[in-house]
Amino acid sequence: MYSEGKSAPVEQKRKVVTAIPGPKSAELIKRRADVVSASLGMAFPVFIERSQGGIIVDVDGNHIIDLGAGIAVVSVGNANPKVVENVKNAVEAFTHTCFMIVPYTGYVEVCEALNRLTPGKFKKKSALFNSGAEALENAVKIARSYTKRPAIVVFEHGYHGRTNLTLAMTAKNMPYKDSFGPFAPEIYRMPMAYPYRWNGDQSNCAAEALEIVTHKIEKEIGAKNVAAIVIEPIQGEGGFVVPPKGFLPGLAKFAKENQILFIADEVQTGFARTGKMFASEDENLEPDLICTAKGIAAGLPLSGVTGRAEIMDSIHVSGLGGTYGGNPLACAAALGAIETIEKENLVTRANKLGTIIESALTEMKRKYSIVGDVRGRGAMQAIELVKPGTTEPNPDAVTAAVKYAQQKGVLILTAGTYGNVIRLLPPLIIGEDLLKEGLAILDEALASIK
Ligand code: PLZ
Repeated sequence: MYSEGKSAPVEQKRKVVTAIPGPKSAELIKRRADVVSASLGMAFPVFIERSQGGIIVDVDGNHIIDLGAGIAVVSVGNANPKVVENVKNAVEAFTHTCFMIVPYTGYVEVCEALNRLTPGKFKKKSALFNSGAEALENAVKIARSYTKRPAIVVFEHGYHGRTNLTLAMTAKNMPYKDSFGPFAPEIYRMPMAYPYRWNGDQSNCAAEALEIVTHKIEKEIGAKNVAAIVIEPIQGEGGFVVPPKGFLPGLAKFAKENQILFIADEVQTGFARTGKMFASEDENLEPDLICTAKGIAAGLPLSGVTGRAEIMDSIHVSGLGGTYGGNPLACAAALGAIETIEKENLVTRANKLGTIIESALTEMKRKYSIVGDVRGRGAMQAIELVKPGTTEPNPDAVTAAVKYAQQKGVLILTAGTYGNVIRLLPPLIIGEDLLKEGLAILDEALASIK
């Protein structure tokens, strides 16, 4: 099924040649429903055949503009040539040993790259895992073991994964947590500095939120019981909530003063996405530990925990691991992705795309009263939709806009605690014309909503 024209480049042009879904996708959707658990969602109802650059080709031949990059994963593009070459070479050499049984160079090279690229002017070490959630789980294990303290502080609207511990850390009940408890103990959720929804003067949001959080930590948990503060530098699934300037440095300072580890979950924000290699760089943060995944390996399952060497080395031998963590093919893909990000200067590119996206979204806010807020950085930007003249969430408008865009062959993703955020995460190598066309269709979609 993958053989047809596989070497021809995918034409970087939007083309809608059938209804969405077309007949072949509709057939496959039926087949899927018969055998795949109904628990798995489907945001865009077509089956993919191929993808490159900013285009996904479905099995009916529709060319869809991809403004989601598989949730910020294929930042260097699907089937990126360097990634493909590295993975082909790796798969022909060997497919698995388990790094803890017989080590291989790719794993070491990925750790070298992570230690070099993550913020922090101190000696760092890394460990590799399979998924974002697994990286977060391990960061928590490391923090608890190093500090000999139990409590973990997380935030409203935060998202950290779907395993039992990370579900305890994730904020939103539906669809993530509902009926899946009981959840792991010693996870404490704090109010988030969310400027658009701050109760009071937005310009005081950072200072007031910091005051509340530090007070709660001191009075309700006891700072000396806290192993780590875990936060996304820009919240992803929670709706691209950008903390106001000063909030993150304030948290990091409080953490340092209280021997609490400051852990940045850069699973969604990492690897050039926000116009810096890591979003933590924006306010010169130097997190003690950084969790990465998604953009690290262009779609092959890989994640990492990187941090201060003395913390990473404090765990007993064989205390961390896993059969597949840092799988050789995923490491080969990561090295191809990282090389591409650096050689093609995708950090600068993310900023360029960000300028285009931001000006289009700002214009939409000016024109449409349902657009309450525009926010994000680099190629990670969103609009929050509200009922006109209020800040009341408008998830129905999001559903309608997404549906409209789908019918026109544009993939956009949603987010937010209230399901009222449209988020844009295009591949960083998308053509500017294609991006602008996708944004124009989003504009049309909003115009169509009454
Ligand atoms: N931390 C900040 O964004 C994954 C979830 C998709 P995994 N976000 C996409 C879904 O609905 O399951 C994510 C994230 C942040 C952790 C994770 C978890 O990463 O690789 O999905 O486990």
